[in-house]
Amino acid sequence: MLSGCNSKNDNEETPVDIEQEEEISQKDIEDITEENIDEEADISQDLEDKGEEEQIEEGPVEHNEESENKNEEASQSVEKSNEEVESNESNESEQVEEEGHKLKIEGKVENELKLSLDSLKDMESIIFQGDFYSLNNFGTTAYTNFKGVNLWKLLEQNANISSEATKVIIVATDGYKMEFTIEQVKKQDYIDETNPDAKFPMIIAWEENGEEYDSEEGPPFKLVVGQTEPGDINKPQWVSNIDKITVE
Ligand SMILES: Nc1nc2c(c(=O)[nH]1)N[C@H]1C(S)=C(S)[C@@H](COP(=O)(O)O)O[C@H]1N2
Ligand SMILES: [Mo]
Repeated sequence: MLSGCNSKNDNEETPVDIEQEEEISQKDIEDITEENIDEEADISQDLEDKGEEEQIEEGPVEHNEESENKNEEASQSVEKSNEEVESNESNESEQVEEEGHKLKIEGKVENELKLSLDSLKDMESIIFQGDFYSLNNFGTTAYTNFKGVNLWKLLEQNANISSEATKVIIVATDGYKMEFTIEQVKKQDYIDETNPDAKFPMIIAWEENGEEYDSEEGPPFKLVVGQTEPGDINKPQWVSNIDKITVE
């Protein structure tokens, strides 16, 4: 029912070697300049121009190897919109250092929210902790203990979600996103195909196997969901480093 990333793009076993690609292109450039000494000036001018263009296009977007790999893996990821690229991220990151990351909830809700990690931890009545079973594209399985808040209860009790809402989109800082219907978010009895007694809600977790996420590596919020039915490949539906939750 839910599509995750396809196995072709799943890099867990075959990480893309960005450095190697860079090495090759650097070597190509050197070969060209050696063979065409007369044209050297022209070529280096071209390269300078190219460098400038790239900087202009990519200036405000943070790039690091991890997010590039993640982006390639994410079939659900959507190309960054112009809006995102143009937004003033340098101001945003200054804010993040001062106040910490905020989980945004926006769209068809009565109360749009910007929640700090501490404010989530204070929502004691909707905290859920449990061992979630995961299955991913290659058949890899695991049990992982997560602690977080019940997403449906957060939307219902704190954000006061509109009765007209039909979907919930979870958006990560690297552009990865997953869209769920309201019914999927409401569902409180996701399963673990290996444990007939277990029942899980969808949660926004900040702690995994007893350790909190490192806020320096991005927003410390992860969407976690169990299986809908035996064989359900649920791991790609998990969304790390959530930036916002949009209700439509
Ligand atoms: N933000 C973000 N979340 C993501 C992804 C991603 O690329 N970016 N990949 C998904 C996929 S395809 C899988 S299999 C799992 C991997 O979880 P892990 O990083 O804990 O191994 O995260 C999912 N969540
Ligand atoms: Mo994946």
